[in-house]
Amino acid sequence: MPDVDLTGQTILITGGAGFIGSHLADALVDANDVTILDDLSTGARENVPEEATFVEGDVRDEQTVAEVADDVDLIFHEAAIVSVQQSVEAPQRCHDVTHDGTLTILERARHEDARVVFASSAAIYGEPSTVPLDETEPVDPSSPYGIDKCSADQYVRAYHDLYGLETIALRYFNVYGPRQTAGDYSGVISIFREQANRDDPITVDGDGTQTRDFVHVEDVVRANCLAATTEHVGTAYNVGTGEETTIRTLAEKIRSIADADSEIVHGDPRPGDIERSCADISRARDALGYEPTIALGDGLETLFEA
Ligand code: UD2
Repeated sequence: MPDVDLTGQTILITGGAGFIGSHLADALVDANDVTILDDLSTGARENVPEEATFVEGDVRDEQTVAEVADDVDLIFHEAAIVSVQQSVEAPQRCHDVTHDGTLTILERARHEDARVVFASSAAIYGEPSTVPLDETEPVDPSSPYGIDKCSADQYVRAYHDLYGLETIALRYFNVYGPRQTAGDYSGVISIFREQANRDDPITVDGDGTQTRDFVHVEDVVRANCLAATTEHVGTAYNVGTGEETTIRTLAEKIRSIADADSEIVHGDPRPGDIERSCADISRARDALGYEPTIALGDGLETLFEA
């Protein structure tokens, strides 16, 4: 648990059996009453801490949401389709879960007068005009995923402005860490890690010059806890590190840390892929006291030791 006074609260975490949500649950469960809603489409039951109440269900289902959010003080809304690539292949499903699910949560939060901390995304910016980019960068999403996160991010702000609800959007950059599973639609670090562990080829999409800002899940948990207690609500914060890494460099780093014999191979670039992404985190630093603590090299070393 980060050094934030977040105790004695009744908390709902949607997507709490997933990668980010389950780390958040771990951090909160000792000092709070935590309920997790997850449909287990990508999350896993074993990620859920024993002390949490677990409900398997759909975030779009109003009845289910009403039950799990009864008397709740705080909602961390992590449930979504997390893959940009998957959203390009199946935009309707992404829209249903990410967009409609967020509205269901916001409506219930309005009913309960609960604070909402929403997992927004750097994908809402699309291709930025400059990097590092701050929150005043115009939004111009290039994928269905980015479009749905963008409208959800704006609904979150609108619920503050229209109804006085305490809401915050955290715009995650590329989150990595333990429990991120490797599959076709997973984050690049978990995919490269598995490839390197097997000495398989490491598959870089395109020329590998595209960049990302990789932020460790423990830092993302800290940002969420700070957002849960801040007075500075009704706005959005970038959650990254300010460090920009090319995908080619990432592949080389991972091959070296794993001491793998993997060849690095290049495929076609991904449709809807962003060329550069790196956060200016000044707003989160100033308003929330957020400071990333895990450098990419250290985070990768720890992942390979696990
Ligand atoms: C990630 C998150 C997304 C959102 C966004 C914010 C995941 C799965 N997606 O989208 O939820 O928060 O960040 O910016 O965590 N790549 C390869 N080879 C592979 C797989 C990926 O080269 O085998 C490349 C890919 O083309 C892209 C980069 O790695 O340029 C990152 O891809 P990603 O799927 O990990 O994440 P991204 O940025 O699309």
